Amino acid sequence: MMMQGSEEVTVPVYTAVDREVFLKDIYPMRRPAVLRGVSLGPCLDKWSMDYLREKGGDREVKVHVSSVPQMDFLHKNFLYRTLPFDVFVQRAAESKHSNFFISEKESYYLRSLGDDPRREPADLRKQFPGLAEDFSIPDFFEPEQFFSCVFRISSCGLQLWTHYDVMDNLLAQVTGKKRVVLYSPRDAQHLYLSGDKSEVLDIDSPDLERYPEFVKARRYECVLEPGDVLFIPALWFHNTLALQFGVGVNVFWRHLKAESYDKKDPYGNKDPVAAARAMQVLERALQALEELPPDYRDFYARRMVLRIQNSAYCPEPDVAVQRCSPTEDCH
Ligand SMILES: O=C(O)CCC(=O)C(=O)O
Repeated sequence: MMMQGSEEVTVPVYTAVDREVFLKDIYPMRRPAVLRGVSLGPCLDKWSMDYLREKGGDREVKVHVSSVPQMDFLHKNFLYRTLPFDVFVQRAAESKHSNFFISEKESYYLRSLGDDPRREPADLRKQFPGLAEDFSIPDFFEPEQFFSCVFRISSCGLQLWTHYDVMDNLLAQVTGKKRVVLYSPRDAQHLYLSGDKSEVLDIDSPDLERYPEFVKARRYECVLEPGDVLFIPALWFHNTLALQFGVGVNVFWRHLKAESYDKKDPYGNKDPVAAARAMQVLERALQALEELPPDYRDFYARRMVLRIQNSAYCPEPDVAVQRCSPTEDCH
């Protein structure tokens, strides 16, 4: 779906990607890419709804439940509820429920968690060992860089708010189709951020009176088919829309040195320690500006912005934006 006035780019599709091709041709560009034909193991043939229910069993999972399919983290329009995994899968796969929490058409989403969710990142191999046997994690990074491996299971139509994570990410679509829209970290100033999330919830027909800058954000889009893997570099914003009931697995890994990350971050979305420190210092600088009358505050704020731009922005990387349709093979 094209939004009036905004520039749209199709995420390039690469076929026959192995570790060597990924590390040499794709990873250094720090841009999203759809990887087709990556070996993901027998999950692609096996993960029917019945098989998932049987193999996943009745282990309890905490899920998001919402009366509308657009989940909104800023206004929390959803509930967290606990269900046995097999019951959850059944409910996420059906469009009308006989047992429900809010309404018979409610939508479901699972982002699996670690055994101790406040401390431990999710790892499919620990929480769902029977199913994890069917999924091969692509060997595109060193084992010590591994951070987490997360189940992503959505009702048809489920849309997840636009956000960024601080780890590199391979989002593997195992069953069902999913649309993903991405925005570059360089477009952060057009996204109306509240922490790691964009306030612009309806990215297809945004309220441009409220969010006039949003049209300036370049929209990268792809549709993932079963077997596709999307590389989402750290800090790239993403918004997902399940076009069908779908099961995905994503793997986060560290791009920076281990000590750069917040140690108490089971989700992989806390800013690196140096960035968090810089943001705190900025808050203190803003408090200091409050001591000045408005015209002086304005002048020194502009000087600060210039200082930041001149000393911390990097030049635009010299990578041509590839334009091709999702079925076109760019590699
Ligand atoms: O696939 C989804 O539903 C969301 C994926 C996501 O947000 C992620 O991989 O970080």
